[in-house]
Amino acid sequence: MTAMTEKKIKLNKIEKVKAAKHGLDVKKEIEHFAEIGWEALNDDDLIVRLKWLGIFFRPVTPGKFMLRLRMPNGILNSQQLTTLAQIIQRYGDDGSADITTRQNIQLRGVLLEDIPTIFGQLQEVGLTSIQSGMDNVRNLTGSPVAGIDPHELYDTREVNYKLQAMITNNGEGNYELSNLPRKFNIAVEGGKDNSIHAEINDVAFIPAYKNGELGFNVLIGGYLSAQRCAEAIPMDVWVKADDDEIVELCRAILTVYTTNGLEERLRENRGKARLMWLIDKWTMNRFRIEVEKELGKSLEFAAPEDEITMDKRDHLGVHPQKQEGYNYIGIHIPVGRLDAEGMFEIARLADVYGTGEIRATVEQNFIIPYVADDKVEAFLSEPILERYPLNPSTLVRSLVSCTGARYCNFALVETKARGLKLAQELDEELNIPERVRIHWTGCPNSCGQAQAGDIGLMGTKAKKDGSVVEGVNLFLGGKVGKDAKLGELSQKSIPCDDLKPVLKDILINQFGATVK
Ligand code: SRM
Ligand code: SF4
Repeated sequence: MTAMTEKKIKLNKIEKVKAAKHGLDVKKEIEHFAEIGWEALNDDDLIVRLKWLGIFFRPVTPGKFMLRLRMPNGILNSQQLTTLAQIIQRYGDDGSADITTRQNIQLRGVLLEDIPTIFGQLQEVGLTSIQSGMDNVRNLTGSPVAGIDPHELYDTREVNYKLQAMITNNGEGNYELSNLPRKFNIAVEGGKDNSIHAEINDVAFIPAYKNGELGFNVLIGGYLSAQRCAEAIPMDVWVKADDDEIVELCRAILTVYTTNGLEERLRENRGKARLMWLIDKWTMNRFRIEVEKELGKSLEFAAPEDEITMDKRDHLGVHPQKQEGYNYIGIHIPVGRLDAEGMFEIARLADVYGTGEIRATVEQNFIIPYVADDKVEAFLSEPILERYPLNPSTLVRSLVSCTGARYCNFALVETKARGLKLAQELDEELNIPERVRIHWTGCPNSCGQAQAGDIGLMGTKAKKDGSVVEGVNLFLGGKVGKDAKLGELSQKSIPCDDLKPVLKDILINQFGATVK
């Protein structure tokens, strides 16, 4: 450490826990933990370190854990989905799963005593939950129609697999890149519609041509949090459309972020630890130079324009693939919530009609690719589509919601059930001529990306008739896809019970809705 920063650095609480024992160390202890039971664990292992293995203690449902997987580019196969369904099936009504806003799956109701068996099951089908929580890189997101999109510029599947392999040391756990100052999000877009929300990722790759060659412009520092929301800004770097170049650049960025975390005081205050705070301290120019030093070569400057020219698609319904005679079919999973039965059925559909492959989207839905033209009709008559429709009503169709109070102790309100009911009611009462994306998030952490919605609803406390009740802060103006921008706070502390007329008014006056 330099003399300049020899001043006392006060590590935050989580840094102290990590310094005492690295999060990944619990991997060696997991069999023992399973034997002694969760009540015997100390809080640092139970609440903090287990998250390095993707195991989340839920204070709302003590003893019933959440297991967060990693699914690079949102891709899984029917065997994997079947295995996940089998895992939650044994928990009866406690067992469920959610598709997350990062194209990923989380399992619920999991018992610690079962974890060694579950890890064995996951390994058998090529899945892992390693490094999916705390100060790690989250699920790598990419175009959900990679490899099948007629508008595609670059197939992002392989690069996301390689990124995961690099970041997690092929799923074994990577001590070098798992003590970041904070969580970290990486996304690679291969299409023209910014399907990945580049603007809210710490690092995002956006297709861009330079001198006629395809590559990516790099955006840096985007994030949402209770303290601050920042849109990603250009790093002024262009990388060739080459998986290994992207992986090496990410490795260098992560290394610069993690090795300078202490000296640059990112490890003091967790509210000021995301990558953007380092850019603020250094300027982008210095950050770029440090990354170049780490890489051992200079980087090319950004291309003047990127290729994001389309509005963001939702992928629901039947769409022709770039492979003639084949279609991808987007299935709506209301607020991303699944049960075992539904998962078995989706896996069966993928086997019977496709190649067994399934994709998750950041809108918390599934896509089944490679449905041949002559199988579409039969697909459309499958009874499960009554539950998971291809063409749901307008507001339900674009509804996104974080976990909320049902399982998350940060939540100030229940989100998923409430959001769905309200969307259904408003759809019944109004004709809404255009897509309106409502994003619910239970607290200011904004896992449900309230700022990305046309309408964003963020849990808060409100006052009604002299009592404190569940309420929301209302955000408007979020735009995704081309020229994405974050929505802004428009109205504070609306009691949830009074929300319907407020939304009705907005839908009529700002989105052209009419009363039925
Ligand atoms: Fe998140 C923490 C759920 C996407 C910002 N997030 C949490 C925790 C782990 C808190 C906790 O321990 O209970 C939540 C677990 C609840 C549960 O039981 O499910 C949680 N976050 C989620 C998920 C499941 C929401 C969903 O329903 O889809 C998403 C999981 C993604 C994944 O597969 O890894 C999820 N979280 C996000 C996103 C959206 C995104 O990445 O596009 C954000 C905003 C973007 C960002 O990170 O910049 C997000 N989550 C946060 C934050 C605020 C981060 C910060 O810098 O302050 C927290 C709190 C924290 O990290 O301290 C948080
Ligand atoms: Fe939990 Fe808040 Fe994230 Fe919702 S936004 S999942 S309530 S931390």
